[in-house]
Amino acid sequence: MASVKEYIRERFFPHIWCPGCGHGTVLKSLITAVDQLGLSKNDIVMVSGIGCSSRIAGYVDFHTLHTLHGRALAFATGVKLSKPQLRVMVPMGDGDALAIGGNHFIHAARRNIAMTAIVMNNRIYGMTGGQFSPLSGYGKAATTAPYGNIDHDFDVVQLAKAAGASFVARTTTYHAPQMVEILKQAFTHKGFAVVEILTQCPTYFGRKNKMGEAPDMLEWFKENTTPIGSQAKQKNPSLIERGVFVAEEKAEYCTEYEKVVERAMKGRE
Ligand SMILES: Cc1ncc(C[n+]2csc(CCOP(=O)(O)OP(=O)(O)O)c2C)c(N)n1
Ligand code: SF4
Ligand SMILES: [Mg+2]
Repeated sequence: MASVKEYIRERFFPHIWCPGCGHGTVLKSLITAVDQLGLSKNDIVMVSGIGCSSRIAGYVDFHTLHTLHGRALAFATGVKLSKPQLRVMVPMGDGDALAIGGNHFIHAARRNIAMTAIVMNNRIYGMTGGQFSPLSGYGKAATTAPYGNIDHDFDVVQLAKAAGASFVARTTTYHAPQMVEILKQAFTHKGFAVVEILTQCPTYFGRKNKMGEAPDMLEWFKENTTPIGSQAKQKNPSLIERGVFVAEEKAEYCTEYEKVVERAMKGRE
């Protein structure tokens, strides 16, 4: 592998993430996936919103846009439609993608526009101090739910599937090699690809929910997830499945849009 330094902007280091934050593992795996695929940095646009997770766009030496909380997919849609030949990656926090950005998420999936939506799911608003998110889960503690959260959570995989995403996968920061393989598939997929990555926020979700330190949270991912369709899942349905749930060919939005333009131009002849 080429040096990680070839892919990062050293001038923005040290990074802002807390010790033990899972977002750094996502950065490393993402760079590894890009390197293994031999992608050119010049062909990649990373678009992010706001959040600890969204800071990842500042650290990579691609074309990058650091935009508004919840609006990364809207900006990314504009970029992709104007330059469809570029590869667009959209890392988002769980709040960014599914609270304020939930509407953009389902419609980008429905359109099947070719880009990779990476949901860095730490089940909390990390950047703003540990408020609960739509992925925190019933009964979990947060700074805004000191007596227990009464909101039920989304299943990102089921939501993405139902909304029409043509590639849907889930992994965790404990399973970094699997994360690299899944990201490689997602980056080369011709359609809207959703990769949910369960990641740890020891500072807020971990502390509020008495999950211990970062290694304990990684251990939790190890013990509480299982490959799709495993025997362990049959024995223990509460296990969270990891792997690729959907990988299908489906008309892609930019390609279809070009055809509309062609039809319209013919009509004017
Ligand atoms: C329009 C708008 N609303 C709210 C905020 C405040 N805000 C910034 S980041 C954030 C949530 C971050 O949580 P998440 O997206 O899960 O990312 P994390 O920090 O956990 O990685 C919020 C509410 C904002 N910047 N802009
Ligand atoms: S607050 Fe949480 S998500 Fe944000 S950098 Fe710290 S550990 Fe990571
Ligand atoms: Mg979060």
